[in-house]
Amino acid sequence: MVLPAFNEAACLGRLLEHLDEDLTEAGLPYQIIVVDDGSTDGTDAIAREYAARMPVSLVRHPQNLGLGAAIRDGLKHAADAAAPRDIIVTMDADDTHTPGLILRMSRMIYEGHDVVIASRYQPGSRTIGVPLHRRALSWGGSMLLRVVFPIQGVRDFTCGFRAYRAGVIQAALAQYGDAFLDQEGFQCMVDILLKLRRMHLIFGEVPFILRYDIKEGASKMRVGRTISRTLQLMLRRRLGG
Ligand SMILES: Nc1nc2c(ncn2[C@@H]2O[C@H](COP(=O)(O)OP(=O)(O)O)[C@@H](O)[C@H]2O)c(=O)[nH]1
Ligand SMILES: [Mg+2]
Repeated sequence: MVLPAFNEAACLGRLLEHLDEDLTEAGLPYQIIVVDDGSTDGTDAIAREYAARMPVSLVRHPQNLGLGAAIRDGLKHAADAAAPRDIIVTMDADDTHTPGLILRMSRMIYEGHDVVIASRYQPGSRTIGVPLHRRALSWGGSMLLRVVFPIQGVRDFTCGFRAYRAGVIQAALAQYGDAFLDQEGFQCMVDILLKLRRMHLIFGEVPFILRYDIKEGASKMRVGRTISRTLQLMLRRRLGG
């Protein structure tokens, strides 16, 4: 499990407890990597406190480097520690992603998928409390990406809640090297799929209930910057870069 966290002290403890309850109950052994990206609110202290009683380890950036850098370091650590048949899950640390879904995502990997996305665009998906402009943005992004970079089985290109077969991440790191995870901001989630798309994998989605209504504090996504970086990225990838 990779949890990128930037100033999530208010929610991280609750999420770690839920993860432990749900994964233990499901009989899934786990290891959690919290990537604290220069938080100033004591996120690292919370992670250390839980590390004393749960399999939690902390990777800390002294300064804020952005979601992409956190995902990069988290996935690299996870890929180093994992066996190819293990499953690597990424999710938000703000407790808006339900840990209960990990069981189903893992099930789909055991059934033959390589990448499983918790999707806001499947029958049964619900998004609760997401502001209209954010819903419009994510929906517009999904439509545009589905047309320009179709991937069979993928509708939600931006959600951070995903499960990967560990061997796939290890193979992508071997194939692309550091270029596999070279996007700093929120556009990293799109870019990972565009890179994995070329590896002819099996992608799937599960319907996901996004509980944005229980989110504490504001979103850390800088909307304007994410739109412009994502469009630049699409253009570059379309041109073969
Ligand atoms: N490491 C790191 N994580 C970040 C950064 N910005 C956001 N995050 C984390 O990425 C996840 C997504 O951010 P969030 O504010 O929930 O975005 P939203 O769900 O799209 O509104 C959360 O777990 C944040 O703590 C950052 O600059 N660095
Ligand atoms: Mg979030």
